[in-house]
Amino acid sequence: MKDTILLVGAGGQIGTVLTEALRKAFGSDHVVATDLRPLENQNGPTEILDALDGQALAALVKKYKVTQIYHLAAILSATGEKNPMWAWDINMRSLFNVLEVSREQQVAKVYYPSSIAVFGLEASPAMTPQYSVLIPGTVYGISKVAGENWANYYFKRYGLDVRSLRYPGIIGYESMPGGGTTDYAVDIYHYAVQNKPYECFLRADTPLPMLYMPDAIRATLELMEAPANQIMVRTSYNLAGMTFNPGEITASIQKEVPDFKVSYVPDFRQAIADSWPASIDDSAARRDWGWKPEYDLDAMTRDMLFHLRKQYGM
Ligand code: NAD
Ligand code: AKB
Repeated sequence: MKDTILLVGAGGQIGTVLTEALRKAFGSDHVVATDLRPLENQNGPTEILDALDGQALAALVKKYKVTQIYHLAAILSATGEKNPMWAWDINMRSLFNVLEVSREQQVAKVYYPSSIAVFGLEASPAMTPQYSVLIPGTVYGISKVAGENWANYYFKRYGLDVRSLRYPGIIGYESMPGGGTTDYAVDIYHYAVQNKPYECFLRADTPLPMLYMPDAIRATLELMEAPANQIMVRTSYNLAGMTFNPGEITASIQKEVPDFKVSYVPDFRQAIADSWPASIDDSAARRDWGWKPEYDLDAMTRDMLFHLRKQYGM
């Protein structure tokens, strides 16, 4: 039987690109994109779905005979801090619905992204190991630590094949980020191609782990295609691409756009960034299913600017 995939939260920064990639891999008719809001420019089935509505989710899984769910709906770090209880409710209740419906209807595989936000000040900040102290400082991070553990529980207790990656900040040209602390690293390219000065909400010397979208999508597909007996981490895998600070991404852009100007005006997101690691040890992902990133900062900058110039008609 051919797989049929359902994405929850498909209209966001990652879902927009992942939907396309999955449609290429599995065929457009076999990938159902869902979100709270209507999805545009789709070449396959779409549905409006509130992930808090478990019955509606169950009905869609039945209707399309879904064999894999990619659960992307979440409230990210910065937005979550503005309304912690709301963020907790959405992040946890949507996950429980996905896990329960998958268990009840014997969905073969579930993908649930976690984040570097699971780490807090107590974790070692350089090359943070897979198994670290997890005391996050944001409600988003707390929900991801809990979510990873629920994923592990459903695997161990019910045999549900849930797989997960701790994404770093994801950077891409196809879609805009949705309320995170790493969003500056996407915004900055949009300002650069429009020849506008950029005001960064983090200090110039704030290093964070980041990953270019093509690497993030490839990592996700590779993890999900790996034989189940190779997936030794059932909470969530550390995943790394590159590390840079706002000063370094500015310098990388200035190699291509020499007049580009950036000022630094830290806001509440500085404290979140300061609580996250600077770099990540992803040796477990490399060992278990062969993970290897392709893009470094300058290669990403050239690709981002090339595609954004086309988007802005330059
Ligand atoms: P996003 O905020 O861009 O998109 C989330 C999508 O979920 C939106 O389209 C939104 O409409 C939808 N959504 C929100 N509430 C919903 C609900 N109740 N029902 C259905 N849909 C709902 O997020 P993203 O950046 O695409 O992230 C996707 C996943 O990856 C999230 O779990 C996030 O925590 C994780 N992640 C993202 C990054 C990153 O840098 N983008 C890094 C680490 C982890
Ligand atoms: C955020 O900044 O909240 C996300 C993430 C790293 O999880 N981009």
